[in-house]
Amino acid sequence: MSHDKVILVTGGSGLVGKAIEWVIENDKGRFGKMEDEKWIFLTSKDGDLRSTEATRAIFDKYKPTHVIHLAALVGGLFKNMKYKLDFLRDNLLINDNVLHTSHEHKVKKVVSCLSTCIFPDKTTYPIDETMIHDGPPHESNFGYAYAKRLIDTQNKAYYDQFGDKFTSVIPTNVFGPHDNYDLQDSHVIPGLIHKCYLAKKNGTPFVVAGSGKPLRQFIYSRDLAKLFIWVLREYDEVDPIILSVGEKDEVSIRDVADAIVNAVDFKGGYSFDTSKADGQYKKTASNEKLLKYIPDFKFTPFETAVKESAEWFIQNYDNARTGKH
Ligand code: NAP
Ligand code: GFB
Repeated sequence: MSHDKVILVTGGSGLVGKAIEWVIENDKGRFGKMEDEKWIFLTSKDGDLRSTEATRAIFDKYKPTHVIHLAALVGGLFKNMKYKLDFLRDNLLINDNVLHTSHEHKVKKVVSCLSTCIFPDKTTYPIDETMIHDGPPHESNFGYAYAKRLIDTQNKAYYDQFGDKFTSVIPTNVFGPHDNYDLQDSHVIPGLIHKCYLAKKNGTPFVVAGSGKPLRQFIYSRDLAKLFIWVLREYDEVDPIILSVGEKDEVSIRDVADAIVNAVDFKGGYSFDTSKADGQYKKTASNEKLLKYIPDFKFTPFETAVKESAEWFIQNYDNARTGKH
């Protein structure tokens, strides 16, 4: 059966890609798969998107009409601090190849993925979409941040010169099933779920990095996935849109550790290693623009989402990305 829309998801095997695939296959409501849609979820085995030749070969093979561009070098605070040049160069190469090959293939719409960590570090709160380029990002992740900011600039240039409808979304910290649980490179929630699981299993101390004071807004990957699908189908601006829970749902890293202790049913206490960096104190973002479009969107409660994520990790420990295999 021919499909009007061939939707290519770069980075389809990652945390966010797997969540979109899960929603497309399981959602019986407005976010599930539509008759006229064919979805293709890429992994890096389909081709290294840092290579223009490999990117063109993928587009020649699948001939997408729409692209959700997720592929990127991604990591938590400590990985970002170690590999700033890799985060800058790899993401610049991947983004330029995907956007320009989409232009060459006359792709009708591209939705790329930024992150709230790209906003200026010294700013007023809450952060909104108009502030992306208003000053330097936080020192800890400037490589990643500038590469991601340039996507917004590229989108505006493609629209200005060719009328291409390339847009972007700006999620806050994401977590959920299929995350990266590597103890050094991961983000805080998968990192602490893995650490707490090992502490329970081996009777070893559960140590949280930093002071526990920083504040973060977290969005569950399956909620973000629904919003990505809505953006692909219905959002008609080139300007980016923040995809996040509200400001009142901001939690501290200590709250995160408490939620994980409950989710893993860990009876031991935990301590803080204040020799480790806290990174940015906060990056409080407004989701007002999103709620203007979808006022009734239901976010999964934080504790429920952490519980489901921890259960997925424990049930899939042998195949999960733990950095061991
Ligand atoms: P992830 O789990 O690390 O997945 C990254 C994906 O990109 C994987 O499918 C990976 O393929 C693919 N990839 C990486 N390098 C590639 C290359 N050179 N060529 C081809 N494919 C490549 O990342 P994620 O957390 O799902 O992130 C998805 C998007 O959300 C990214 O753009 C990220 O910047 C953004 N984001 C993430 C967060 C967060 O908290 N996780 C927050 C805000 C924004 P393999 O599986 O084959 O390696
Ligand atoms: O999630 P995370 O690595 O990223 O760290 P950022 C969040 C906070 O959790 C920091 C603390 O204050 C860490 O000190 N933390 C405590 C831990 N224990 C741990 C642990 O075991 N692992 C980790 N990773 N953190 C990233 C950006 O910033 O946000 C990325 O560097 C990306 O580029 C991502 O945008 C979404 O929220 O600090």
